[in-house]
Amino acid sequence: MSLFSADSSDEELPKQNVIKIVMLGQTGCGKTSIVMRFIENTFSETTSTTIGAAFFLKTVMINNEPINIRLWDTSGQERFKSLVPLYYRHAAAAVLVFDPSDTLSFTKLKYWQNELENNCERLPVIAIVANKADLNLNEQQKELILKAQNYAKQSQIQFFQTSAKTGKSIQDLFHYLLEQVLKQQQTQINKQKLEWDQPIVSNKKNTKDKNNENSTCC
Ligand SMILES: Nc1nc2c(ncn2[C@@H]2O[C@H](COP(=O)(O)OP(=O)(O)OP(=O)(O)O)[C@@H](O)[C@H]2O)c(=O)[nH]1
Ligand SMILES: [Mg+2]
Repeated sequence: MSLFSADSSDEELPKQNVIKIVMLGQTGCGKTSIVMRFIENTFSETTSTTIGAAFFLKTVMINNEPINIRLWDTSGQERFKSLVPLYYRHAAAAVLVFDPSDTLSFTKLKYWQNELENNCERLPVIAIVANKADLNLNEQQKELILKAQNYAKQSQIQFFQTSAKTGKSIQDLFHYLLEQVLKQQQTQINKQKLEWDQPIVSNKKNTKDKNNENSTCC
């Protein structure tokens, strides 16, 4: 995977029909594999670590309208840590991935949530993902999934158990994110319309008051 930079259009406010999603998580948890399953419906046992970040585009039809997904797959490697904010800033949705067989990847969930809360002007729709659901987990690893589930519940974040290998819940994950983002965008548009439609009551009142002031009494 090659190094891409967040282009200037990513710095703009979210546009309708364009949804920016960012993948975050510890190296090796399966971010790129989830993306490849979603974009191309493929899986590889031997992947290369992502260098910096990789950019993917996918268009999906929702209610007969094309929705362009701009997907930023970041690297979980420490050496690229300083670049990651470039990709999550202005994201409409963020996927926080962990691998239940890697305790460190679980502890990083809180870190990513804090990063988003502290550095995003508008908090993206977040999903927590326990990937590699196809693995046979031991009791300790199962316990980690329960902890992540509880953490997500407390933080009111949607939780998914996916497998990039089998495809389990990958479509559900992205469907959820798109649905939530579109809902938010619609609420924002309705709010703006409502503000626009409001009659300018105060000015009218002033005019009336002025008229009253000027009118001479009988
Ligand atoms: N069994 C299993 N292995 C998986 C799954 N997802 C990813 N892997 C494997 O985990 C390894 C790392 O996957 P990547 O997708 O490259 O991980 P990443 O999070 O993108 O890693 P960085 O790019 O280094 O941040 C690869 O060997 C994948 O084949 C899964 O759902 N199940
Ligand atoms: Mg990767």
